[in-house]
Amino acid sequence: MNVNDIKHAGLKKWILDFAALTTPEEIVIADGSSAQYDELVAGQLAGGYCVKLNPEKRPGSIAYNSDPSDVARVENRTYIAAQSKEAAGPTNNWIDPTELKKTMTGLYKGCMKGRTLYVIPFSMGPIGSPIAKIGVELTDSAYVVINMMIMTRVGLKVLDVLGTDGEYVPCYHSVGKPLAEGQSDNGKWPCAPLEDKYISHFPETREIWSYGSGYGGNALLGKKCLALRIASVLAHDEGWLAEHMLILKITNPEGRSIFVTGAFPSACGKTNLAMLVPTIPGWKVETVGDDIAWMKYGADGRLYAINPEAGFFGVAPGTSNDSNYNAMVSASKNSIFTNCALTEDNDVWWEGIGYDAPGKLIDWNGNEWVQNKGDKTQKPAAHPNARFTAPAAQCPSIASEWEDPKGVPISAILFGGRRPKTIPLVHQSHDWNHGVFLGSIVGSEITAAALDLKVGTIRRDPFAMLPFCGYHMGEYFQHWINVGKAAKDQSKLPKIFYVNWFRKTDEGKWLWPGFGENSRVLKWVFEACEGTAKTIDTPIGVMPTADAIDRPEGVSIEDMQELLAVDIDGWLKEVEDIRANHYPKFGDKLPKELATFLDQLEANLKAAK
Ligand code: O2Y
Ligand code: MN
Repeated sequence: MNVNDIKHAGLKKWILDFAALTTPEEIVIADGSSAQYDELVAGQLAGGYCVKLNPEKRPGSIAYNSDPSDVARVENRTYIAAQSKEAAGPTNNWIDPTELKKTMTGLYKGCMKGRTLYVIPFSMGPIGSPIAKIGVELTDSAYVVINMMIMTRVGLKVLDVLGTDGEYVPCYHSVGKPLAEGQSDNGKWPCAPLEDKYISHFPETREIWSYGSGYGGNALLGKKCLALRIASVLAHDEGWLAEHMLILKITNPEGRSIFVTGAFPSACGKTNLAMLVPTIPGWKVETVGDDIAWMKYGADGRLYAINPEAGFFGVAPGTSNDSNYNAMVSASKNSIFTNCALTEDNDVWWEGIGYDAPGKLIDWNGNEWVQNKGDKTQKPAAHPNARFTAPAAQCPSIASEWEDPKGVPISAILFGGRRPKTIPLVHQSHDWNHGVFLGSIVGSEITAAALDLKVGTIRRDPFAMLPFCGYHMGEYFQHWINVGKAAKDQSKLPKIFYVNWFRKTDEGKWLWPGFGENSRVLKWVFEACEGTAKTIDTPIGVMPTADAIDRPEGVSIEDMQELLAVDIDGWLKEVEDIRANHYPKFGDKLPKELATFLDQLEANLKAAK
């Protein structure tokens, strides 16, 4: 298909205008076909950008190494360019949109010289779903095209849904490395220096402009940029929820199922939980999504969620058959690997894959690397943020409903973080607003000195949305309260829980084994949703009785008591920290319901002392 065949006049003009600015050699429409995917991969292999993996070990898969400066999302170059700084709020980087567009237009001028401009029409969510949204990404990166083909639904069917005047989120992307006449990348990952990288969001006009990075969330614009930052603004204005949440299905031994969403800050094992293999006999966990959930009310008054994505962009290091068997199978074929190490027989390897490095490797920097377990200072062979891009359909635990256009009805919402002390294994909110309070205080303990935060302090990441909320976070809290109020029937709202798999003893030993054993907590959540759980009311919420959750091997009765105790003094310190350091950030946008709840919680705790 040629750009001139596009029936949507506005879209065609927008593409041609960007081409006139960026001056690519040619324009190619991503049609979503496997033939085009194969052709793009062949071009990438011929250009030396990636290597083909051993077809016996990893069929249909390739591996890239990025530039060492382009390995993760760059939060300090990520902007919410709202009309006012107030609209972006205290937790986002703000720049004046007019200024930013001027700067970025300057950068885009001629930036695709010597390259191809790819047009990627993509749907976030099953094509045609009433909850789905369409985006069109213009990019000069073939790596982005093939990753988007796995992570989203790309192609001509999306253009059909757009018709002659349908709405789409316009997304510009360039690696920011024009090629002079006769120049080539020589197989090197193209990107711009950090000071020229911009990951920009214009919430009022629902536009995304990205420049200078070819990696992950900076470049695959359907994910964090559209499905979270822009979608959170759309959701606010349209009365739904765009969340950084996994979606899973739990089925009990009698065959009854519920669907659960969960928000966790990064490095809390969200993908592992989404693909969990239960240790309790007869129970089943299936995956609907591992990162993002869009939730809207259905006609029956329940909240329904879709996974807007079609693939997983998972962290490779630490993923093994033991920690996440389903992710390993998902990435066993037809996958793209970025910044993993290469074995001599052209497979990928990473730290924590579950077996020693087989012989001499090529590390993610392209250097020879031989594992030396005695050397604790040895640099890792794979980058800690190395990724696999794998089709969700390949996941053995994928739920049959994962592409249901109407979504799945949500019975429970989980929040969690890494909290070695105070926060119990699980507790349930009394009601929706109490649940919003729990979401608003999500945080993880700082385990290594980072930025200006001290080790042992809590880095708050409300709703795990801190880097992803496209507007003022105080208004986002209010939006959650409003969504709860809008329920036709309060009893049909999902129940809200706070879980913590990361409790430790004073000696630093884990109190809870985590991974598949978390199914024991999911079972209690399931029972709480059915109204059959053994519960006790406490000053912090509803909790399991001491015998409500079966103990896994290695967890003593005393450990369980500690995991389920209400640490009054710890919680009073928590209240103090929220009141002194967390809530004041949101100024007069902090919903009064949350301030009142904090006072009430303090009074409950003091009364119980
Ligand atoms: O480093 C990146 O660009 C990827 S970030 C990411 C990828 C998949 C799922 N979640 C995240 C995240 O940062 O939350
Ligand atoms: Mn994420």
